[in-house]
Amino acid sequence: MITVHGSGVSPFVRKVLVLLTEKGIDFTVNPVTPFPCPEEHLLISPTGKIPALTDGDFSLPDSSAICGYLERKYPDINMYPLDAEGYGRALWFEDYADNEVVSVTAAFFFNKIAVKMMGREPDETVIQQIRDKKEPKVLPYLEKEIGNKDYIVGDQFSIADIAITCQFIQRLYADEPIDAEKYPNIARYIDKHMRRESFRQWISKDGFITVD
Ligand SMILES: N[C@@H](CCC(=O)N[C@@H](CS)C(=O)NCC(=O)O)C(=O)O
Repeated sequence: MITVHGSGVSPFVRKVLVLLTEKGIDFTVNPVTPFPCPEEHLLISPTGKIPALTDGDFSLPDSSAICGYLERKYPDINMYPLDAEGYGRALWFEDYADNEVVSVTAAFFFNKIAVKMMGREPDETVIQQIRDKKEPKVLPYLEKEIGNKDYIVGDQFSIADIAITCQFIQRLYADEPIDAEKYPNIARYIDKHMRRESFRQWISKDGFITVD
């Protein structure tokens, strides 16, 4: 049996949960949180980060490695485009979501919600800097790349759409809606994808927002 180790409130764990759900694979969740990281989690995730996956005796850390593994092992429903260009672009946007979009999405969750859980007050200066300094570096590019399309790569829902949507859900959890006047394509795209059943069930379990 496959087990995903990590709390679904993490956008990286969510990426794996949604991919597994889209592929119709049975799995269980072990809701580990990394602060502090339990000793036994380090055995399957040397960085102490979530998610990690176990599949029988096999274990693997890192959401991108896990999703690539699952695609190769369970290829019936493709979450990566089959053509070379589409595949390359999907990997690029997955990486862009995880490493750049995160700075204007999950960063709000961390600085507005997670800090409170750690007993600190949110620092409004830091939060405003994300809006003023980081957003202009990330969101205009994404807005242009999404354009008026349903999917960011080709004509198929892919790992790229999963990774991007997972990050923006984190932003909505932090009560930072996307400015639909400034970024209409991103707002429409996220609103559409977060309504997929594969997202809805995990959003509902997290309990931060309701999707009508
Ligand atoms: N590249 C990793 C990033 C995972 C990650 O940063 N997870 C966060 C939770 S959202 C974490 O475990 N942080 C704990 C830490 O940094 O020690 C992946 O895609 O799995």
